[in-house]
Amino acid sequence: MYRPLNFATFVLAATSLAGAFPAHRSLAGLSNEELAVILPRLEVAPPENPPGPLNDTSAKLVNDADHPWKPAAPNDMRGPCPGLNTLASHGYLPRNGIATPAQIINAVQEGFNMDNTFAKFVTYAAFLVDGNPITNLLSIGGKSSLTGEDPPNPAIVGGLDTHAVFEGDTSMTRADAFFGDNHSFNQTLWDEFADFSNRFGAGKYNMTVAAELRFQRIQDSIATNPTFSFISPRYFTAYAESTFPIKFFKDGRQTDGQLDLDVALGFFRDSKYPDDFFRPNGPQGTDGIEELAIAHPIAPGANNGTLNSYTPDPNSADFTTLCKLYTDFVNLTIKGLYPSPTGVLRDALNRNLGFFYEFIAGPDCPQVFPYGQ
Ligand code: HEM
Ligand SMILES: *[C@@H]1O[C@H](CO)[C@@H](O)[C@H](O)[C@H]1NC(C)=O
Ligand SMILES: *[C@@H]1O[C@H](CO)[C@@H](O)[C@H](O)[C@H]1NC(C)=O
Ligand SMILES: *[C@@H]1O[C@H](CO)[C@@H](O)[C@H](O)[C@H]1NC(C)=O
Ligand SMILES: *[C@@H]1O[C@H](CO)[C@@H](O)[C@H](O)[C@H]1NC(C)=O
Ligand SMILES: *[C@@H]1O[C@H](CO)[C@@H](O)[C@H](O)[C@H]1NC(C)=O
Ligand SMILES: CC(=O)N[C@H]1CO[C@H](CO)[C@@H](O)[C@@H]1O
Repeated sequence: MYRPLNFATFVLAATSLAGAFPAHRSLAGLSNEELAVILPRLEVAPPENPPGPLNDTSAKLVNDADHPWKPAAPNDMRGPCPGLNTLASHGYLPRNGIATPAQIINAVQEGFNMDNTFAKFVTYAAFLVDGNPITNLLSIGGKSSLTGEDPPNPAIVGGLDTHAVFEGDTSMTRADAFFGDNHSFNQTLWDEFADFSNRFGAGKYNMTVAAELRFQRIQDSIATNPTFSFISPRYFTAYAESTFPIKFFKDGRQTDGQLDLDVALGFFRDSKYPDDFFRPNGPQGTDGIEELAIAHPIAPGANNGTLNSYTPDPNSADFTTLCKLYTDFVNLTIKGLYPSPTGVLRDALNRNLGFFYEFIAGPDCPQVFPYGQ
């Protein structure tokens, strides 16, 4: 029987969106035509208010009987963040690796004592670029069973694995996307992490090691990745993440700032707390980030398509223009991914943009409204 090919059917067939559109799959970058087809098929879950701070922020046992480690099942999502991977593998997050922003904030607070405003900033940044504002779900990566599909099936590779909006180059234990796999633990890079900890930290990872390794990883990318990009927001997250192992992976009863390598490896490779692990004592925020940048100053920039061609980019925010980190992320990155949202999508984006703003809110950095108020 002849059936006219309507526009919606055409879009679905033509864009590999045919069949089920997974509820966690990001809507970022889809055209209005695609959104018009997909949105009616999704169950709307309105944004929840973000959780407040913990009442009790003391160090305490978090690898407890209620949160046993279990290996990821083949369809569970895992990605580039060893913190979120660990929370999922211990059941602080849904073990399938698909979570709401509120679940992520609760988990990073409960499981790692991440500071409330910082947790909101990071979570809503990631959610706005890599999550689904309609279903209120974010995937922490792709399926743990890599299928090697080429081109990658976005139902399998997605969420936080998405390159260049949050995930980026010059990670400590994950390779640059240029080399193919941007999110799995990489043994070669781990060996460099261990080598630097031996050379600069007498066998431990500490802030001295963090500064040297951060600089070395940038040099590695300049020399080996022609597409290397080190502009905002990656410029900031790379320095921030270099401080995370010391803040979050060190046992909360320890006060010396020296992280054991076998403990670090358990988090980075196995998404696993050590036995008897206590979370940090007191909320952990942004301390130490600039200290790493100052140790080896380097301006935001990029290679120009060839190796060893690092060129500073004066348009990128840096540590002297923190409000620009926020305004560019909203006005350029998010607006670029969602140029003209309407209806329930616009409302959801606006709510989440409001939560994202809370971290930086103040008279020196007024809120920006790319979609009106
Ligand atoms: C609050 C929500 C969080 C989100 C959305 C998030 C997301 C991410 C993403 C997307 C990356 C990859 C960046 C890249 O290397 O390209 C990353 C890296 C990282 N995250 Fe998280 N993260 C969060 C919280 C945490 C917490 C609580 C910890 C520690 C317990 C943590 C530890 C790390 C570390 C150490 C890296 C660097 C990995 C490396 O360079 O090898 N993150 N995170
Ligand atoms: C913190 O304490 C307040 C007031 O006692 C209570 O309403 C709230 O539920 C507590 N929050 C958590 C996360 O336990
Ligand atoms: C691991 O990282 C190195 C250095 O970036 C890269 O050359 C290599 O291809 C990566 N290995 C895998 C299996 O991705
Ligand atoms: C890191 O460890 C090395 C070797 O023990 C030590 O010289 C250095 O002061 C430590 N740095 C910090 C910040 O603890
Ligand atoms: C890239 O930078 C290199 C080294 O700075 C320079 O020689 C080359 O002309 C540049 N290429 C382009 C396409 O801009
Ligand atoms: C951001 O975009 C809004 C509207 O699109 C505009 O009014 C505002 O001036 C922009 N702000 C900055 C700092 O670019
Ligand atoms: C943009 C990009 O290179 N993303 C890659 C991240 O890693 C997955 C899994 O290896 C690749 O399929 C993606 O292409």
